[in-house]
Amino acid sequence: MQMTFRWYGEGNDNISLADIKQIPGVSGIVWALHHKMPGEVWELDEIAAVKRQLDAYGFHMDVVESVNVHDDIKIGLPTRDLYIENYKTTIRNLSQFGVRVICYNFMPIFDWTRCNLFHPVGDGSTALFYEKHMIQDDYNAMAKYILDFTEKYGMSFPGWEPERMAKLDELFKAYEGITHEKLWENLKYFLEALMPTCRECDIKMAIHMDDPPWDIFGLPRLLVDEESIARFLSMVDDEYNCLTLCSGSLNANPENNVAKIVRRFCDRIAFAHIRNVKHFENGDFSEASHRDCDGDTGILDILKAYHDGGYKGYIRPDHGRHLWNEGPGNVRPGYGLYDRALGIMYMLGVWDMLDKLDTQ
Ligand code: CS2
Ligand code: MN
Repeated sequence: MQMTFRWYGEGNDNISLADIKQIPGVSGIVWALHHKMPGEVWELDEIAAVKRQLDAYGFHMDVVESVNVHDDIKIGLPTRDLYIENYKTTIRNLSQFGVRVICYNFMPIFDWTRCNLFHPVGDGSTALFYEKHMIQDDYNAMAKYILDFTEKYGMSFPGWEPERMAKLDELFKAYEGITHEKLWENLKYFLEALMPTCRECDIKMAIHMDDPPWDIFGLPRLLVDEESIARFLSMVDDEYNCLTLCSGSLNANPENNVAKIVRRFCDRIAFAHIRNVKHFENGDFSEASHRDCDGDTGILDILKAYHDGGYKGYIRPDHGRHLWNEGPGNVRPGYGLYDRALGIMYMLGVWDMLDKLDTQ
């Protein structure tokens, strides 16, 4: 496996590349052009500017997270073909800089959804928290919480573009009638259109799991469990149609045995997100440190499953807690420096030991 670290870009992330360079074992930066709206072409000069920044520290730029998919593609409007053409142009442009994997998601309207971004974990640190009863009917309240936060601290979250969020009611109307089956169809149409370009450019499309893995606010979600992943992979059975297997997203539903899922689909996982989740009896969950016993996701079993599968793909710590004075205003929720760095050391410790045991 190849260890990576997500970075939001110069002027958009408090963490510097110089800081990341000091974390052992990180070979590449997971990056994106965060100012781009879904559907826009990523231009060569914009990509080149990021490449220069990463080159200065010897980081590769093999993994992009994310090139977001325009709502018209998800809804299946006639305009989708134009946005698909733009997506192909972006793939071709990325391939000129050696990009190998594009992470994306196919969730209607919202990316990850939480109702408390700085919930106390109990040891003085804070983490993202999901309160089940708050995410049932009123999407406006949840969206307002997130958008008030981003506005107050002058940040924008990927997938939560203020321009799109300002038209939430319109967006919900546009998705009316989009059933699970319709959304599957639209996903298939999108991927089948992209596969020849992916092959030509040797770039894998790696879909992120839905977070949380169930329908919210009446919107369908597809990538939610082992069965739906199997359906996804056989629907477009192509080596360039791959997964971003996000352990924490899947295990938000405790029924999902992530290690088992890794074992079954290892050869189609292009990108591994390692995140640990702690469950409460009422269905709420909190994110936790990467240490196995701090959550319920089975981090040790998952790492062992990747190791046994001879996993050669990219991996990164996903969300971490906020530590040591990281808090609102100085950290991107879930994306602080310290806990993700600790997570990397934990993962590398486990991995190195598994390697060593193999040679004994
Ligand atoms: C990420 C996702 O922060 C996160 O939870 O793993 O937001 C991910 O980047 C997107 O869903 C992929 O498009
Ligand atoms: Mn993830």
